Amino acid sequence: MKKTPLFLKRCAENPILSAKDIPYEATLIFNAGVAKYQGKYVMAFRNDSGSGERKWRDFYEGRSSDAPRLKTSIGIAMSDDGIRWTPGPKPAFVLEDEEILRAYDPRLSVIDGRLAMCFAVDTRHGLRGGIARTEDLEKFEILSLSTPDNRNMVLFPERKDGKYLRLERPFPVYGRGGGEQFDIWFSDSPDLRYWGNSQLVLGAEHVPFANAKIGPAAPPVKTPHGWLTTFHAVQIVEEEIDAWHPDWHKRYTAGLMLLDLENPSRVIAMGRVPLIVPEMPYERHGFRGDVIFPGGMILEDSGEVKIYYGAADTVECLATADVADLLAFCEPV
Ligand code: BMA
Repeated sequence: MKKTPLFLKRCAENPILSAKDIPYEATLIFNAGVAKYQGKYVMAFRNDSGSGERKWRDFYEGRSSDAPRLKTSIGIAMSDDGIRWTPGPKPAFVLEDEEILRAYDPRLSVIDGRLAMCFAVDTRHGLRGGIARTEDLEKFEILSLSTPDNRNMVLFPERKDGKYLRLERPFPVYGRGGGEQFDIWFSDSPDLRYWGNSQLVLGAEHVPFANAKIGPAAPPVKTPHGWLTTFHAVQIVEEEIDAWHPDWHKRYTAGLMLLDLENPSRVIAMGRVPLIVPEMPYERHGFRGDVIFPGGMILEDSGEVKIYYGAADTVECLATADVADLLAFCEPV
């Protein structure tokens, strides 16, 4: 397994948010989106609650016949420094009706001073990608839900020629010959509701450290050299990974690429090796071990980049790097 490059520093406080910090029922706190909004850091995090490690292991190892219960919500936490977080008193966003099973994996973007949240939705008829707007982090107006199967949507923080821009990851099960060869795509929209002009950005086969699907991770950050953006990359491995979830054989690393400012669907440079590899105990062991899943990236005025990522589908973590090191890590393609 490759190693995380030395210029990437994990936060000493990791995990920066986990179930014990949440004032309501919580078990797995992970895959958060983070943005700077109205002078504060805002985090929207996923909470899969209901059953802890013992229940999962008892069920899967045959000691109990009670299937673990799982309830998913999106919670909000606020911070002054991006490291210490105060969660709100109750879940902020829950989608559930006869058709919709749950909403999860939020990503936040501030566009034209307004906060937007992308999220994944499991429905009885497939996986959909949603976009909502909120002013107060309490009321959310849902602007669009894609057709199945698509998710991992992230919005660029600014419009181009008046159009909103997003990266996304459809699931072309038939068209890619079966298996999990899923790629990163780009679309634009006049209003965040209607999306089109779709273009392929990066095929899974072009990532040397993935043998299965890839997907957008945190919303892109603008630099003078291009849009810097993370993605997740899945390597299916032979060995079983330590997880409460049985038969887990997928290792998720974070990759990094640079998109053209003029044509943001074009990759101009990419890290040939992963940017974050699961190495720490909180990344290797949990509900699904060996999962790094970034959802937030903030470029500070100092040049420091904060990268927020879910670890082992169990906790939320932070790593930082200098923007110059991140740019140098991406090799022209
Ligand atoms: C993906 C999504 C993510 C999750 C990841 C690793 O398919 O379900 O929410 O973090 O798998 O389990």
